[in-house]
Amino acid sequence: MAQPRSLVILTGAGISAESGLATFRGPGGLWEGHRVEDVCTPGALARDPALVHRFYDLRRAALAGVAPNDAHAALARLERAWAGDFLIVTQNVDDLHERAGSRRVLHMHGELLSALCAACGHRLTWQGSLAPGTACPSCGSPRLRPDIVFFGEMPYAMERIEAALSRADLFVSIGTSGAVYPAAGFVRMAGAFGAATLELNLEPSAGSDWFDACRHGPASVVVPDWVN
Ligand code: BJW
Repeated sequence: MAQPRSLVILTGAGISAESGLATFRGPGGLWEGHRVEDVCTPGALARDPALVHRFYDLRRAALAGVAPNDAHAALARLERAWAGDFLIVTQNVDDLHERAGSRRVLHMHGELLSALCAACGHRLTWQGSLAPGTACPSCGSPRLRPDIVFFGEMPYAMERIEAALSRADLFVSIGTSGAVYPAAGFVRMAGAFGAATLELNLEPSAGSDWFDACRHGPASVVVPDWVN
């Protein structure tokens, strides 16, 4: 293949695992006996807001105590050196790509350090815990919630992501199980538009067979190896 010019990288929880943030599925993937599919829904937020808020308060607290790892750093280096179009689409709600120095990052499932008003759509930076019933500083509604895309909600920036996938020469998926759509379908979309596709993950994902090539191992090893 000629030198790729347009690169789209999809990242998931596996890239942050070696920083000390838990992944969702597999061993340790349960939270207080709940599957993420049961906690992260609009219905769960309506039924038991304290439970959902506690889940995200603990995640926000955990984020304060971790740092980017060698995989995040390698992607930031790659972005600085890359001459063509470059985009990281992350399913992660942590800010480790940004802290490592990445600039072209889309958070398709939202961000831990942001709160969203369910009444007026206002967004604001949020640190610390977020109690159910907190008033929106813009409209006064008590419906401020974590700025997170729950199951059944539309992921953010889909038009920009699909446009980038349609132009990509190379699509690389890092640290994701391929269990959650629409992100799990990006490899086939990029491939159908003509991109070469590469998986970098600890183990074969649910969609491994759809990639042209796979390299399996810890992200802190396989990502710098690929970048260098
Ligand atoms: C390492 C490692 C190391 C470990 N090094 N690797 C089609 C078919 C069936 C269902 C659907 C479908 N389309 C849509 C759906 C419904 C649903 C869905 O996908 N359900 C599935 C359970 C089947 N999807 C949705 O509802 C989405 N919305 C939607 O589809 O809207 C409609 C629409 C959209 C677009 C077009 C048209 C219509 C919304 C999904 C929201 C996901 N939300 C969550 C929680 C919020 C964020 C948060 O709290 O953090 O997002 S769920 C959770 O899963 C989180 C993650 O971003 C997401 C993906 O998980 P990820 O990152 O892959 O983590 P793991 O734990 O699963 O995997 C980690 C991987 O890393 C593993 O493979 C390990 O081996 C590896 N690893 N250590 C490298 N050191």
